[in-house]
Amino acid sequence: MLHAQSTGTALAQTRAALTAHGWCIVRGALPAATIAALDADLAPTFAETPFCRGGFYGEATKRFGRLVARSPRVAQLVQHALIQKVAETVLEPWCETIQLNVAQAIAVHPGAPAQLPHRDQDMWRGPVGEIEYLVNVIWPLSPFRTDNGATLLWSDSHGPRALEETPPSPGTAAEMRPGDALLFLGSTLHGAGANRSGEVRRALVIGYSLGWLKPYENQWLAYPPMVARHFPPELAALVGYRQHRPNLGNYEGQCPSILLGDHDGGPLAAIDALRPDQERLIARFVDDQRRAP
Ligand SMILES: O=C(O)CCC(=O)C(=O)O
Ligand SMILES: [Fe+2]
Repeated sequence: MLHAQSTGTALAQTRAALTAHGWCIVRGALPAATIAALDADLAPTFAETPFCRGGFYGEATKRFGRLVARSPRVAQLVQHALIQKVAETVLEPWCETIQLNVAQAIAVHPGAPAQLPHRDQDMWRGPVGEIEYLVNVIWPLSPFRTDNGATLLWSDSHGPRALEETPPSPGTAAEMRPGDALLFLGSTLHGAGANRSGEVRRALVIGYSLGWLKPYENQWLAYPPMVARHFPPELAALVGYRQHRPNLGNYEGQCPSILLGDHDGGPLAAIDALRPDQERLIARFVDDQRRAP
């Protein structure tokens, strides 16, 4: 277990713990008061949101997304310096930039049974055991205990172990307090625990995925240009207002961030947005053709 503020090596330690066992907890990642204020911001939405339908989401569970638009405080979680950096260093072997995959609130009500143990990466049908697709972060809004539905994690179930059968063990409950953050890989087996208490277990899930994947939550609809133009540029980029080179996620051949400025809607020139190796290859090819007799 790690204390975020303790040393400058927090990044290396957190990354090492996450990749060694598939999950880790950063204690005191944010002040409890910040999380309490965020919980208060979201309380009316928790109250109004109907229960989920279906066995995976859970019928004694409530969920809602679009958190970055729902409270200005959510940016502190999404852009938490240490946690975002950990997600980048874990995922950047397979992408140039990461993206926000989800920002969803989850309330597990009394009586909810345990959720099916699962791997979040199974939302994508890519190779298993070769790539990490996702780093998820669960921020408790209320204390997480074994009896009230704390997330259960199966240590060492990640990476190539995702090809093996589900371990028979009961999993480890991530007991936490508001301000702590649970990090786990997309390949790590986990699920919400059963809530055998009389209280609602509340949490936020903030996930980061490879920048070229289809995100779980439709980010451009969650944060349309009229909303995202009020975000700081790095946050807007994280929710999709940037291209992933080469040219992925463009708008009329340009970076979609033009929609956050004063673009008048007129025709635009498509502009290459290539990786440096592709720039070099194309420059050579174009040059050779120019020189050809
Ligand atoms: O609420 C939790 O503890 C985990 C939820 C989860 O893993 C999911 O919905 O994918
Ligand atoms: Fe999950």
